[in-house]
Amino acid sequence: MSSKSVVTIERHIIEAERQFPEATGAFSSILYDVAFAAKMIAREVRRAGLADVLGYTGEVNVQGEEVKKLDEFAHEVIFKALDHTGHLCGMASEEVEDFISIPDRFPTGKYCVLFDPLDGSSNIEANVSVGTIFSIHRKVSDHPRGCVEDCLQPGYKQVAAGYVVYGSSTMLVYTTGNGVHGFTLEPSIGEFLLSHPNIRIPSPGQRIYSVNEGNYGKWFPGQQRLVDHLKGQDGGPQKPFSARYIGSLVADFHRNLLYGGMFMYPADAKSPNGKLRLLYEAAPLAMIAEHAGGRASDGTGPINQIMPRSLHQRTPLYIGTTEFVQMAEQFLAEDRTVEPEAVSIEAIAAGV
Ligand code: P6P
Repeated sequence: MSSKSVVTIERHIIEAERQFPEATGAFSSILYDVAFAAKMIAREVRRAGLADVLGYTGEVNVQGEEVKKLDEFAHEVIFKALDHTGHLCGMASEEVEDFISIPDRFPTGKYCVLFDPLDGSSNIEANVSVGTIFSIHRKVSDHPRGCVEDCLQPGYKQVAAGYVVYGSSTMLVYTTGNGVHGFTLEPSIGEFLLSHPNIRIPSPGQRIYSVNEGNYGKWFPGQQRLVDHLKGQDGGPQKPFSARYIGSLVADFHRNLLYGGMFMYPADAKSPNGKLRLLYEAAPLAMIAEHAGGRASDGTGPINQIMPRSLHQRTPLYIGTTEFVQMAEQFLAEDRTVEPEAVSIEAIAAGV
């Protein structure tokens, strides 16, 4: 029997809270509740193929996508784990168009939680890893019970962020700004146990790039040149990177966090802000990446400096090993410094 003490996520949270004498325990309670919801979701995801949970509800979510039953289930589980606690002033979810107020029958508190309940859900039927992503902010509005302003905060103001990856094992990874810590669910006892303390993105780490190259034809020139460079196809001296793309953000990011590498979801001609959501996808993962020694950018600057305008706004995302993200920013900067084509005098005269 190992002499190493078994650290549950509950113990880890309590020990972290003790460092803040003024802590009321509200914040710790929210993290417990998210961990509880993750266990409930993990159980259903594991049984998805058996429990006939799959299949379309026929409804459409705010993203215009058909909603799978597990999406709805995951949203409901997280909402019900948090709505009655008296610690929140509201929530935002990928599955709900508007700000989610705390039901009048419950008291409110000083935090708000934003979440993507089941990211990558289109992969579920292929048994590919999916994930939950969450972001926690402090209440900032004057509204007595909270309002959308409490959710529309830049990523650098997050008090905590994390994700759950439902893969070969179920892992919960979170940060409160004091290191990034990973917990693996031990199903036989139903506890998340500390398995990856103080995660740091290896530097330089593995030379892996992760992007959907099917969009190559839609990318702006800088993005095309970047990927050509990563593939060693631009005549440069460097050894080509390896390509890995699961098509499930949490799984692709988790790999980069542990091995190094860079995940990209660029802007393109069809989607000028990319596909991924700022508040409950990019910003929480950016907090994790930064506290693990990595970087997260929209291609021009830090994700967590972006001032949000709306709950579901999209952003391009470059995240992972700092040196690789900085390389991406350099290539993309060339698109912004390309001189406009010279216009001939004749064209000006002709009012072209
Ligand atoms: P594409 C899954 O639908 C998701 O939202 C992310 O999890 C994933 O990174 C991305 O979309 C994949 O998008 O366009 O490459 O299929």
